[in-house]
Amino acid sequence: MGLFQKIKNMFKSDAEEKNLNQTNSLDESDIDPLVNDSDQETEDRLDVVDEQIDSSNENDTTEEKNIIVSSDSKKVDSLDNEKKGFFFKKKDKKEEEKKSVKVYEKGLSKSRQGFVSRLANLTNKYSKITDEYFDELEEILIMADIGVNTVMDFMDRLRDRVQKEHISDPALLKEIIVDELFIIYVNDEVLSNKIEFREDGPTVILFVGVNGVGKTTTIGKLAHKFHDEGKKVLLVGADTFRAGAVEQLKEWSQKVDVGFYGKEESDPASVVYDGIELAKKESYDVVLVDTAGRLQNKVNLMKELEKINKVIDGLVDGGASETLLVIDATTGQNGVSQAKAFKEITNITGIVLTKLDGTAKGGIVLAIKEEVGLPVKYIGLGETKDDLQVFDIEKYIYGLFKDMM
Ligand SMILES: Nc1nc2c(ncn2[C@@H]2O[C@H](COP(=O)(O)OP(=O)(O)OP(=O)(O)O)[C@@H](O)[C@H]2O)c(=O)[nH]1
Ligand SMILES: [Mg+2]
Repeated sequence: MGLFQKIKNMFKSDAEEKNLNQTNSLDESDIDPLVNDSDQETEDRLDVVDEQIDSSNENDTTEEKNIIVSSDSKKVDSLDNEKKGFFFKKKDKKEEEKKSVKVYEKGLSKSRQGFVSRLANLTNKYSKITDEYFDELEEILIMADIGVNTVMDFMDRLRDRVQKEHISDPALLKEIIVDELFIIYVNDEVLSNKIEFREDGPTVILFVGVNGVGKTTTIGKLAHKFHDEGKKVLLVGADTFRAGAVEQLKEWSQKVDVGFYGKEESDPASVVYDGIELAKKESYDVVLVDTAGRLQNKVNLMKELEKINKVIDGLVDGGASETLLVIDATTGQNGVSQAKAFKEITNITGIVLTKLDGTAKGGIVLAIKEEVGLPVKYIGLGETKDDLQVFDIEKYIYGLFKDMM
Protein backbone atom coordinates (compact mmCIF):
# COMPACT_ATOMS: atom_id res chain seq x y z
CA MET A 1 0.00 0.00 0.00
CA GLY A 2 1.32 3.44 -0.90
CA LEU A 3 1.82 6.13 1.67
CA PHE A 4 -1.16 8.09 0.40
CA GLN A 5 -3.51 5.21 1.21
CA LYS A 6 -1.79 4.45 4.48
CA ILE A 7 -2.12 7.99 5.79
CA LYS A 8 -5.66 8.18 4.53
CA ASN A 9 -6.53 5.06 6.52
CA MET A 10 -4.68 6.27 9.57
CA PHE A 11 -6.34 9.62 10.00
CA LYS A 12 -9.33 10.00 7.77
CA SER A 13 -11.76 7.89 9.77
CA ASP A 14 -10.81 9.63 13.01
CA ALA A 15 -11.13 13.06 11.51
CA GLU A 16 -14.54 12.27 10.15
CA GLU A 17 -16.01 11.46 13.55
CA LYS A 18 -18.75 13.92 14.12
CA ASN A 19 -18.08 14.67 17.77
CA LEU A 20 -14.40 15.22 17.44
CA ASN A 21 -14.48 18.34 19.54
CA GLN A 22 -16.65 16.96 22.29
CA THR A 23 -14.70 13.93 23.38
CA ASN A 24 -13.86 14.89 26.93
CA SER A 25 -16.44 12.75 28.64
CA LEU A 26 -15.59 9.09 29.12
CA ASP A 27 -18.11 6.36 28.53
CA GLU A 28 -17.98 2.56 28.50
CA SER A 29 -16.79 2.31 24.92
CA ASP A 30 -13.94 4.71 25.62
CA ILE A 31 -12.32 2.36 28.10
CA ASP A 32 -13.04 -0.88 26.32
CA PRO A 33 -10.03 -1.83 24.23
CA LEU A 34 -12.17 -3.83 21.83
CA VAL A 35 -14.42 -0.96 20.94
CA ASN A 36 -13.28 1.74 18.53
CA ASP A 37 -9.96 0.03 18.02
CA SER A 38 -10.42 -1.50 14.64
CA ASP A 39 -7.52 0.34 13.11
CA GLN A 40 -4.36 -1.51 14.02
CA GLU A 41 -2.13 1.23 12.68
CA THR A 42 -3.68 3.86 14.90
CA GLU A 43 -3.16 1.46 17.82
CA ASP A 44 0.49 1.00 16.92
CA ARG A 45 0.97 4.73 16.86
CA LEU A 46 -0.64 5.03 20.27
CA ASP A 47 1.66 2.33 21.65
CA VAL A 48 4.61 4.40 20.54
CA VAL A 49 3.09 7.41 22.30
CA ASP A 50 2.66 5.13 25.36
CA GLU A 51 6.34 4.35 25.41
CA GLN A 52 7.29 7.98 24.97
CA ILE A 53 5.09 9.11 27.83
CA ASP A 54 6.26 6.28 30.07
CA SER A 55 9.90 7.08 29.45
CA SER A 56 9.32 10.79 30.00
CA ASN A 57 7.79 10.02 33.38
CA GLU A 58 10.75 7.89 34.42
CA ASN A 59 12.93 10.95 34.96
CA ASP A 60 10.60 12.42 37.53
CA THR A 61 12.18 14.12 40.48
CA THR A 62 9.43 15.97 42.18
CA GLU A 63 10.85 17.28 45.42
CA GLU A 64 12.20 20.63 44.29
CA LYS A 65 10.57 23.96 44.71
CA ASN A 66 11.10 26.50 42.03
CA ILE A 67 12.32 29.79 43.47
CA ILE A 68 11.35 32.33 40.92
CA VAL A 69 8.22 31.03 39.29
CA SER A 70 6.71 27.96 40.84
CA SER A 71 5.92 24.85 38.83
CA ASP A 72 4.78 22.53 41.60
CA SER A 73 1.73 21.33 39.67
CA LYS A 74 4.09 18.74 38.21
CA LYS A 75 3.74 16.56 41.26
CA VAL A 76 -0.02 16.57 40.93
CA ASP A 77 0.21 15.67 37.24
CA SER A 78 2.34 12.59 37.81
CA LEU A 79 0.20 11.41 40.70
CA ASP A 80 -2.81 11.77 38.46
CA ASN A 81 -1.11 9.62 35.85
CA GLU A 82 -0.43 6.87 38.37
CA LYS A 83 -3.97 6.92 39.62
CA LYS A 84 -5.41 6.62 36.16
CA GLY A 85 -5.93 3.07 35.01
CA PHE A 86 -4.44 1.70 31.85
CA PHE A 87 -7.50 2.29 29.69
CA PHE A 88 -7.96 5.82 30.90
CA LYS A 89 -4.33 6.51 30.07
CA LYS A 90 -4.83 5.01 26.66
CA LYS A 91 -7.90 7.14 26.16
CA ASP A 92 -5.91 10.23 27.14
CA LYS A 93 -3.24 9.43 24.60
CA LYS A 94 -5.80 8.84 21.92
CA GLU A 95 -7.32 12.22 22.70
CA GLU A 96 -3.88 13.78 22.56
CA GLU A 97 -3.24 12.24 19.16
CA LYS A 98 -6.59 13.49 17.87
CA LYS A 99 -5.91 16.94 19.22
CA SER A 100 -2.51 16.92 17.61
CA VAL A 101 -3.95 15.95 14.21
CA LYS A 102 -6.47 18.79 14.62
CA VAL A 103 -3.67 21.31 15.26
CA TYR A 104 -1.96 20.14 12.09
CA GLU A 105 -5.18 20.38 10.10
CA LYS A 106 -5.97 23.85 11.36
CA GLY A 107 -2.43 25.17 11.12
CA LEU A 108 -1.95 23.94 7.57
CA SER A 109 -5.27 25.23 6.24
CA LYS A 110 -3.63 28.17 4.50
CA SER A 111 -1.23 25.86 2.69
CA ARG A 112 -4.11 23.59 1.79
CA GLN A 113 -6.02 26.47 0.28
CA GLY A 114 -2.91 27.69 -1.47
CA PHE A 115 -0.65 25.12 -2.97
CA VAL A 116 -2.67 21.97 -2.41
CA SER A 117 -5.86 23.32 -3.90
CA ARG A 118 -3.89 24.37 -6.98
CA LEU A 119 -2.63 20.82 -7.16
CA ALA A 120 -6.14 19.43 -6.88
CA ASN A 121 -7.39 21.82 -9.57
CA LEU A 122 -4.64 20.69 -11.87
CA THR A 123 -5.89 17.13 -11.61
CA ASN A 124 -9.38 18.28 -12.53
CA LYS A 125 -8.22 20.52 -15.36
CA TYR A 126 -6.37 17.87 -17.35
CA SER A 127 -7.96 14.66 -18.50
CA LYS A 128 -4.60 13.38 -19.76
CA ILE A 129 -1.03 13.76 -18.56
CA THR A 130 0.66 16.06 -21.06
CA ASP A 131 3.78 18.23 -21.18
CA GLU A 132 1.61 21.21 -20.20
CA TYR A 133 0.42 19.26 -17.17
CA PHE A 134 4.00 18.62 -16.08
CA ASP A 135 4.95 22.28 -16.65
CA GLU A 136 2.09 23.48 -14.51
CA LEU A 137 2.83 20.94 -11.79
CA GLU A 138 6.45 22.05 -11.73
CA GLU A 139 5.42 25.66 -11.33
CA ILE A 140 3.02 24.87 -8.51
CA LEU A 141 5.70 22.97 -6.59
CA ILE A 142 8.31 25.70 -7.06
CA MET A 143 5.79 28.32 -5.90
CA ALA A 144 5.21 26.17 -2.81
CA ASP A 145 8.78 26.77 -1.59
CA ILE A 146 9.88 23.21 -2.19
CA GLY A 147 13.09 24.47 -3.76
CA VAL A 148 14.08 24.40 -7.42
CA ASN A 149 16.60 21.55 -7.23
CA THR A 150 14.28 19.39 -5.20
CA VAL A 151 11.45 20.03 -7.64
CA MET A 152 13.65 19.16 -10.63
CA ASP A 153 14.63 15.81 -9.09
CA PHE A 154 11.04 15.18 -8.13
CA MET A 155 9.80 15.91 -11.66
CA ASP A 156 12.37 13.55 -13.15
CA ARG A 157 11.28 10.76 -10.86
CA LEU A 158 7.63 11.44 -11.58
CA ARG A 159 8.10 11.44 -15.37
CA ASP A 160 9.99 8.20 -15.00
CA ARG A 161 7.22 6.53 -13.05
CA VAL A 162 4.54 7.79 -15.42
CA GLN A 163 6.41 6.26 -18.32
CA LYS A 164 7.30 2.96 -16.65
CA GLU A 165 3.89 2.42 -15.09
CA HIS A 166 2.02 3.64 -18.20
CA ILE A 167 -0.04 6.18 -16.24
CA SER A 168 -2.13 8.53 -18.34
CA ASP A 169 -4.85 9.64 -15.93
CA PRO A 170 -3.92 12.65 -13.72
CA ALA A 171 -6.32 11.41 -11.05
CA LEU A 172 -4.10 8.35 -10.54
CA LEU A 173 -1.05 10.53 -10.34
CA LYS A 174 -2.13 12.44 -7.28
CA GLU A 175 -1.38 9.50 -4.99
CA ILE A 176 2.00 9.05 -6.57
CA ILE A 177 2.75 12.76 -6.09
CA VAL A 178 2.08 12.47 -2.36
CA ASP A 179 4.14 9.27 -2.10
CA GLU A 180 7.07 10.80 -3.95
CA LEU A 181 6.98 13.96 -1.82
CA PHE A 182 7.20 11.73 1.25
CA ILE A 183 10.14 9.87 -0.23
CA ILE A 184 12.01 13.19 -0.56
CA TYR A 185 11.63 13.68 3.14
CA VAL A 186 12.46 10.21 4.29
CA ASN A 187 15.17 9.54 1.72
CA ASP A 188 16.28 6.23 3.25
CA GLU A 189 17.35 7.83 6.49
CA VAL A 190 16.22 7.07 9.95
CA LEU A 191 14.65 10.34 10.97
CA SER A 192 14.98 11.27 14.56
CA ASN A 193 13.04 14.22 15.87
CA LYS A 194 13.25 12.97 19.39
CA ILE A 195 15.02 15.08 21.98
CA GLU A 196 17.34 12.96 24.11
CA PHE A 197 16.82 13.86 27.75
CA ARG A 198 19.67 13.37 30.17
CA GLU A 199 19.22 11.36 33.31
CA ASP A 200 22.08 12.92 35.25
CA GLY A 201 21.50 16.64 35.33
CA PRO A 202 19.74 19.23 33.26
CA THR A 203 19.12 18.76 29.55
CA VAL A 204 20.17 22.06 28.00
CA ILE A 205 18.56 23.20 24.77
CA LEU A 206 19.88 26.28 23.04
CA PHE A 207 17.68 28.25 20.63
CA VAL A 208 19.25 30.28 17.85
CA GLY A 209 17.94 32.13 14.81
CA VAL A 210 17.65 35.60 13.31
CA ASN A 211 15.42 38.17 14.93
CA GLY A 212 11.66 37.85 14.83
CA VAL A 213 11.51 34.22 13.69
CA GLY A 214 9.79 33.06 16.87
CA LYS A 215 12.56 31.86 19.22
CA THR A 216 11.05 33.22 22.42
CA THR A 217 7.54 32.10 21.52
CA THR A 218 8.80 28.60 20.66
CA ILE A 219 10.59 28.37 24.00
CA GLY A 220 7.35 29.34 25.77
CA LYS A 221 5.35 26.72 23.87
CA LEU A 222 7.96 24.01 24.36
CA ALA A 223 8.21 24.81 28.07
CA HIS A 224 4.45 24.33 28.27
CA LYS A 225 4.73 20.97 26.53
CA PHE A 226 7.59 19.70 28.73
CA HIS A 227 5.87 20.97 31.86
CA ASP A 228 2.74 19.07 30.85
CA GLU A 229 4.87 15.95 30.49
CA GLY A 230 5.93 16.35 34.10
CA LYS A 231 9.35 17.91 33.64
CA LYS A 232 10.74 20.70 35.74
CA VAL A 233 11.61 23.44 33.26
CA LEU A 234 13.80 26.54 33.57
CA LEU A 235 13.85 29.30 30.96
CA VAL A 236 17.07 31.27 30.69
CA GLY A 237 16.97 34.69 29.05
CA ALA A 238 20.35 35.14 27.40
CA ASP A 239 19.06 37.57 24.78
CA THR A 240 20.47 40.59 26.53
CA PHE A 241 20.90 42.37 23.20
CA ARG A 242 17.33 43.45 22.51
CA ALA A 243 15.53 45.65 25.01
CA GLY A 244 12.54 43.85 26.51
CA ALA A 245 13.63 40.40 25.38
CA VAL A 246 14.34 39.09 28.88
CA GLU A 247 11.03 40.43 30.13
CA GLN A 248 9.18 38.76 27.23
CA LEU A 249 10.66 35.39 28.20
CA LYS A 250 9.78 35.96 31.84
CA GLU A 251 6.16 36.60 30.85
CA TRP A 252 6.13 33.29 29.02
CA SER A 253 7.50 31.51 32.08
CA GLN A 254 4.63 32.92 34.12
CA LYS A 255 2.07 32.06 31.49
CA VAL A 256 3.09 28.41 31.33
CA ASP A 257 4.06 28.10 34.99
CA VAL A 258 7.75 27.21 34.76
CA GLY A 259 10.96 28.61 36.25
CA PHE A 260 12.85 31.59 34.91
CA TYR A 261 16.30 33.10 35.16
CA GLY A 262 17.43 36.21 33.32
CA LYS A 263 19.24 39.48 33.76
CA GLU A 264 19.10 42.45 31.48
CA GLU A 265 22.20 44.39 30.48
CA SER A 266 24.65 41.62 31.27
CA ASP A 267 26.87 39.28 29.34
CA PRO A 268 24.80 36.46 27.78
CA ALA A 269 27.39 33.80 28.63
CA SER A 270 27.37 34.84 32.28
CA VAL A 271 23.57 34.69 32.35
CA VAL A 272 23.79 31.15 30.95
CA TYR A 273 26.37 30.28 33.60
CA ASP A 274 24.19 31.52 36.45
CA GLY A 275 21.08 29.94 34.94
CA ILE A 276 22.64 26.48 34.64
CA GLU A 277 24.13 26.70 38.13
CA LEU A 278 20.64 27.44 39.40
CA ALA A 279 19.21 24.56 37.38
CA LYS A 280 21.73 22.15 38.88
CA LYS A 281 21.15 23.39 42.41
CA GLU A 282 17.38 23.19 42.06
CA SER A 283 17.36 19.92 40.09
CA TYR A 284 15.65 21.23 36.97
CA ASP A 285 15.19 18.62 34.25
CA VAL A 286 15.32 20.94 31.25
CA VAL A 287 16.91 24.33 30.61
CA LEU A 288 15.74 26.27 27.55
CA VAL A 289 18.13 29.07 26.61
CA ASP A 290 16.92 32.06 24.58
CA THR A 291 19.63 33.84 22.60
CA ALA A 292 19.82 37.11 20.67
CA GLY A 293 18.75 36.98 17.06
CA ARG A 294 20.94 39.74 15.87
CA LEU A 295 24.53 40.45 16.72
CA GLN A 296 25.55 42.90 13.99
CA ASN A 297 27.46 40.29 12.00
CA LYS A 298 28.20 36.64 11.56
CA VAL A 299 31.58 36.74 13.30
CA ASN A 300 30.14 38.34 16.43
CA LEU A 301 27.28 35.89 16.50
CA MET A 302 29.66 32.97 16.08
CA LYS A 303 31.88 34.24 18.91
CA GLU A 304 28.89 34.74 21.17
CA LEU A 305 27.57 31.22 20.57
CA GLU A 306 31.06 29.77 21.05
CA LYS A 307 31.29 31.52 24.39
CA ILE A 308 27.86 30.30 25.48
CA ASN A 309 28.70 26.74 24.42
CA LYS A 310 31.98 26.85 26.32
CA VAL A 311 30.09 27.81 29.46
CA ILE A 312 27.58 24.98 28.98
CA ASP A 313 30.38 22.49 28.25
CA GLY A 314 32.03 23.48 31.52
CA LEU A 315 28.90 22.93 33.57
CA VAL A 316 27.16 19.97 31.94
CA ASP A 317 28.88 16.80 30.74
CA GLY A 318 28.66 16.70 26.96
CA GLY A 319 27.37 20.28 26.77
CA ALA A 320 24.07 21.36 25.26
CA SER A 321 21.92 18.39 24.25
CA GLU A 322 20.42 20.28 21.35
CA THR A 323 20.95 23.51 19.46
CA LEU A 324 17.71 24.21 17.66
CA LEU A 325 17.64 26.69 14.83
CA VAL A 326 14.35 28.52 14.55
CA ILE A 327 13.22 29.38 11.02
CA ASP A 328 10.17 31.39 9.97
CA ALA A 329 8.32 29.36 7.31
CA THR A 330 6.85 32.50 5.74
CA THR A 331 10.33 33.61 4.64
CA GLY A 332 10.58 30.75 2.14
CA GLN A 333 13.94 30.27 0.48
CA ASN A 334 15.39 32.99 2.68
CA GLY A 335 14.83 30.65 5.61
CA VAL A 336 16.72 27.94 3.77
CA SER A 337 19.66 30.34 3.30
CA GLN A 338 19.58 31.19 7.02
CA ALA A 339 19.76 27.51 7.88
CA LYS A 340 22.79 27.07 5.63
CA ALA A 341 24.51 30.10 7.19
CA PHE A 342 23.85 29.00 10.78
CA LYS A 343 25.05 25.51 10.02
CA GLU A 344 28.41 27.05 9.16
CA ILE A 345 28.78 28.98 12.38
CA THR A 346 27.55 26.51 14.97
CA ASN A 347 26.57 22.89 15.43
CA ILE A 348 22.82 22.84 14.75
CA THR A 349 21.04 19.62 15.76
CA GLY A 350 17.58 20.41 14.45
CA ILE A 351 15.14 22.94 13.08
CA VAL A 352 12.01 24.47 14.50
CA LEU A 353 9.86 25.73 11.66
CA THR A 354 7.50 28.43 12.90
CA LYS A 355 4.50 30.26 11.41
CA LEU A 356 3.48 27.41 9.13
CA ASP A 357 -0.05 28.65 9.76
CA GLY A 358 0.89 31.89 8.04
CA THR A 359 2.10 30.47 4.76
CA ALA A 360 0.22 29.14 1.76
CA LYS A 361 3.37 27.31 0.68
CA GLY A 362 3.84 24.34 2.98
CA GLY A 363 6.68 22.94 0.89
CA ILE A 364 9.49 24.54 2.88
CA VAL A 365 9.71 21.48 5.14
CA LEU A 366 10.91 19.47 2.16
CA ALA A 367 13.35 22.15 1.02
CA ILE A 368 14.99 22.30 4.44
CA LYS A 369 15.40 18.57 4.60
CA GLU A 370 16.75 18.29 1.07
CA GLU A 371 18.90 21.39 0.87
CA VAL A 372 20.13 21.74 4.43
CA GLY A 373 20.07 18.15 5.61
CA LEU A 374 18.77 18.90 9.09
CA PRO A 375 15.71 17.30 10.67
CA VAL A 376 12.71 19.50 11.43
CA LYS A 377 12.01 18.64 15.08
CA TYR A 378 9.12 20.95 15.90
CA ILE A 379 6.70 23.09 13.96
CA GLY A 380 4.84 26.22 15.03
CA LEU A 381 1.26 26.40 13.84
CA GLY A 382 -0.03 29.48 15.65
CA GLU A 383 0.70 31.94 18.43
CA THR A 384 -0.73 30.24 21.51
CA LYS A 385 1.04 27.91 23.92
CA ASP A 386 -0.68 24.88 22.40
CA ASP A 387 0.34 25.62 18.82
CA LEU A 388 3.60 23.72 18.80
CA GLN A 389 3.84 20.16 17.57
CA VAL A 390 6.54 17.57 17.31
CA PHE A 391 7.13 17.32 13.59
CA ASP A 392 5.50 14.20 12.19
CA ILE A 393 5.71 13.75 8.44
CA GLU A 394 2.57 11.61 8.33
CA LYS A 395 0.40 14.13 10.14
CA TYR A 396 1.98 16.87 8.09
CA ILE A 397 1.12 15.19 4.81
CA TYR A 398 -2.36 14.46 6.05
CA GLY A 399 -2.77 18.12 7.12
CA LEU A 400 -1.72 19.24 3.66
CA PHE A 401 -3.46 16.75 1.43
CA LYS A 402 -6.55 15.74 3.40
CA ASP A 403 -8.88 17.34 0.88
CA MET A 404 -7.36 15.26 -1.88
CA MET A 405 -7.74 12.04 0.11
N1 LIG B 1 1.21 32.79 13.46
C1 LIG B 1 2.30 32.46 14.14
N2 LIG B 1 3.00 33.41 14.76
C2 LIG B 1 4.11 33.06 15.47
C3 LIG B 1 4.53 31.70 15.55
N3 LIG B 1 5.67 31.69 16.29
C4 LIG B 1 5.93 32.96 16.66
N4 LIG B 1 5.00 33.80 16.17
C5 LIG B 1 4.93 35.28 16.30
O1 LIG B 1 6.10 35.86 15.76
C6 LIG B 1 6.44 37.06 16.45
C7 LIG B 1 7.89 37.04 16.86
O2 LIG B 1 8.09 36.01 17.80
P1 LIG B 1 9.26 36.03 18.88
O3 LIG B 1 9.13 34.76 19.63
O4 LIG B 1 9.28 37.27 19.64
O5 LIG B 1 10.52 35.96 17.93
P2 LIG B 1 12.08 35.99 18.34
O6 LIG B 1 12.79 35.14 17.38
O7 LIG B 1 12.23 35.66 19.76
O8 LIG B 1 12.43 37.52 18.07
P3 LIG B 1 13.68 38.37 18.64
O9 LIG B 1 13.71 38.17 20.12
O10 LIG B 1 13.38 39.77 18.26
O11 LIG B 1 14.89 37.85 17.97
C8 LIG B 1 5.47 37.13 17.63
O12 LIG B 1 4.44 38.02 17.30
C9 LIG B 1 4.93 35.71 17.75
O13 LIG B 1 3.64 35.66 18.30
C10 LIG B 1 3.75 30.69 14.85
O14 LIG B 1 4.04 29.50 14.85
N5 LIG B 1 2.66 31.14 14.18
MG1 LIG C 1 13.12 36.67 21.33
